[in-house]
Amino acid sequence: MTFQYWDKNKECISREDLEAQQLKALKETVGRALLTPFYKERLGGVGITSADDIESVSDISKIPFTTKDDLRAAFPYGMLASPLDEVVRMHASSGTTGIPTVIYLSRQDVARWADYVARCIYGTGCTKSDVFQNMITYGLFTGGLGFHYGAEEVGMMVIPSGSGNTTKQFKLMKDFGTTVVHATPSFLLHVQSKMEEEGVDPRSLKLKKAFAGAEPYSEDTRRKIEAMLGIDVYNSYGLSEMNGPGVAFECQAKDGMHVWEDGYLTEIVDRDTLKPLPAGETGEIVFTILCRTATPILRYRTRDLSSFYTEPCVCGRTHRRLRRITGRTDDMLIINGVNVFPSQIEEVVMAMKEVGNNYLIVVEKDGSLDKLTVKVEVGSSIFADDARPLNALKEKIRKTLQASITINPRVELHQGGALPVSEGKAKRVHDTRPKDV
Ligand code: DLL
Repeated sequence: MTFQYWDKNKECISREDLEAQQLKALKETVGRALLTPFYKERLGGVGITSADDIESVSDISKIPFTTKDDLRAAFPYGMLASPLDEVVRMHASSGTTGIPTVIYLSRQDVARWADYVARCIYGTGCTKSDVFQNMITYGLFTGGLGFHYGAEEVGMMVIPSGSGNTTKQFKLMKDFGTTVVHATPSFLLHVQSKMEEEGVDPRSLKLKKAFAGAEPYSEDTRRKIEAMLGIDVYNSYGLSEMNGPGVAFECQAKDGMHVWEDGYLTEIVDRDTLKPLPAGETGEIVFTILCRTATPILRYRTRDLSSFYTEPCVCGRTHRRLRRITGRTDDMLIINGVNVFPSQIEEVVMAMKEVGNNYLIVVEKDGSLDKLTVKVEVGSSIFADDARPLNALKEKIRKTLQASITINPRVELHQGGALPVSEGKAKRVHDTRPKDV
């Protein structure tokens, strides 16, 4: 196989040169971080008051970790290191409660992010002759615009179709000769089953490749999508705090995701002790972003579990490869690609005076998509002959939840005492989706 590189010098850089670059970028990033109230205090607490306090890449271990809660506490502008007139964009992602985590980008940050995404896309063998249909949510979520800009950077024609509306997606594929799509793996499976239902033969289309990410999936799921659609599927990993997509991506070898270590300093730490692990062992991924000026984030605890491959990739890239994410260390649910914390649901439900003491969150598979049902106990007086108050309350809960978590749940109302009560810690989440990985 001949491998294709967006920027071979950067992608196949020697580890020695890479480390020299990382040190320079880390010092700059720490210098920028010290401009924010949050890091001035956090770094000051461990005696780091200037970029010169970082003398080697391994000095990273002197820096305290940053968590999602830290980002929430700094909402809205506590992590901003640039004057607002240098910021051209923001993105946001769910926090454990209603307060989201926000990142800001300068014009240069947007351009560098697009360059990383272009590296990912081009590395799968795409060129500017490809037609790219971006079947993922645009908006505050980073998946839409992140890939959009990267694909334009490659020079592909982008169809900004967004997610959902499956029938229209096939029509776009047919009308414009789409060769590459981007979606969550669950949406790709859904598209495939709809094609089958509507008698669309995927092999009659020009489709060759798909980028699938934003949620966990297994090697079996990848193979299934590949076989059913007759295409190559590439795993794509990223998170909003690290810009979004473009952090780690599979190359044409499709064997692990190269994490772009010139932009994202990556550590894998023991999930309990938070001490660095020997190469190859599974632990929590911790990132320091080296390619963004407006929102520097140091040693961010992703809560994602993975490990590094220890052997080099056949493609010749020197950036290390991460294995498929095997799980998370917190309770965040990913429902059709959308991050939802059970605490967000609790906050909405428990704030309603009509609601009793117990509720249950059920996540299950409905075909290839995920389905969320929120079961809530309410006072028995509402279960009268007249169903209108009951339906009105259901609708109120559904709408309020949707406004908070952005996905539309099914809501079920139950009489007090009807939902299971556990003797120990309450089990509020019943996730029956097959454990995929
Ligand atoms: O999901 C960014 C993204 C968009 C990545 C499009 C890939 C494609 P968040 O909404 O902040 O950002 O969610 C990040 O999703 O910490 C993982 O738990 C999970 N995740 C993302 N990609 C993968 C993947 C975007 N390929 C969280 N495999 C991360 C497993 C993934 N989990």
